[in-house]
Amino acid sequence: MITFQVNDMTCGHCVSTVTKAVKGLDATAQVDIDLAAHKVKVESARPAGEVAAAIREAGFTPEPLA
Ligand SMILES: [Cu+2]
Repeated sequence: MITFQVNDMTCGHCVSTVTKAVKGLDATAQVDIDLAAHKVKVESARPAGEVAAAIREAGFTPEPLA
């Protein structure tokens, strides 16, 4: 499980954009987003750096949380 803080994710449209970006990298990824907390949890076999890059390419700023 990888968790990112994504503070520039502000509405349902952002949630769907981030979800699509991660699923575009890994179609089997589980994406769980808490919009109010601006947290994105990802269960994926892909490395955290690749998941972060996909979110960044979609226009957001992911900060990895431990
Ligand atoms: Cu939005």
